[in-house]
Amino acid sequence: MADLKDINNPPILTAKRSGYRIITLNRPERLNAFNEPMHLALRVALMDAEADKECRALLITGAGRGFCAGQDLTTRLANEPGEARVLGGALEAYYNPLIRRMRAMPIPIVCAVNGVAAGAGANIALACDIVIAARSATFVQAFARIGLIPDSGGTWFLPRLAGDARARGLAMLADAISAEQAEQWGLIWKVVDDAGLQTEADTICQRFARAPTKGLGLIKRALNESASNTLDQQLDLERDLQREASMNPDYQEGVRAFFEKRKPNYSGRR
Ligand code: LHQ
Repeated sequence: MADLKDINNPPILTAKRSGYRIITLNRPERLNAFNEPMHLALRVALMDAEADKECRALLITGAGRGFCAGQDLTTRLANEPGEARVLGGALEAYYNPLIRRMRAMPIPIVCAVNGVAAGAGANIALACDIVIAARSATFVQAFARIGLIPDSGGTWFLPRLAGDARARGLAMLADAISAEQAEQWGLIWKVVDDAGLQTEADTICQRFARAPTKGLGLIKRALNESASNTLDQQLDLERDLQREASMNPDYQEGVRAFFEKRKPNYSGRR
């Protein structure tokens, strides 16, 4: 196993900006496919970002020409012909906690898909709150090509984002779709020219870094829960979360700024 502290070859890179952090998946020679050290490093980076009260948004992107090719398949080969590699443990140990953590984080996660997003890599992108993609990027639910099913939330995200017919096509045919197609089908927020991806991602994060963070976290919670709630349950939830939002000083600041006809100066207190 690669050393997590290998400073010459860290599986992820982290950078702090004013009010947000950037996480870059960093195994470009394998299109940033996930191995265990990368999972562990990403987990630590997400926990650090959440614990940092100054961190009001997170940007996830990939190094090199790919965003993420999902699980590193070199670690999944059976040693002997006929030997089975039974999967499930890796999902339980790594992918499922990752998706749960990302969805539950009380700050917005922006994903800048810089190149191919395949397998779990595609679904990790779809788990983010705002997904932008370079025009040259592609999305491929590669699982069916190797006899697997879309995991990391794929079978949950796809029908909800793109509808059942497209979810079935994407999952069963496992063809790559362009970033433009992903945008047209509602899988992602928007496509930008390759050269503008980084700037666009930074601009969104800078905006979030000045936004009322508590409210954004509560919006995220409400939208997450709406998928399994009835309208009645959702109305109750909105009542409870709105109460919570209104107790945060940023709500008062927003209203005051509106009447004073000035830009609000949000504390970002969570
Ligand atoms: C890779 C990979 C890769 C290793 C490219 N691994 N090396 C969860 C739980 C447990 C187990 C199983 O899985 C899961 C979740 C999953 O994610 S399953 C799905 C795993 N991912 C895939 O099946 C995608 C495999 N990759 C591809 O289909 C292609 O590489 C894509 C479509 C992503 C990109 O194609 P190209 O642009 O043509 O690039 P390439 O194929 O030439 O790849 C470049 C290099 O990256 C190459 O190495 P090489 O030494 O020949 O230059 C690939 O072997 C390596 N690579 N994906 N997942």
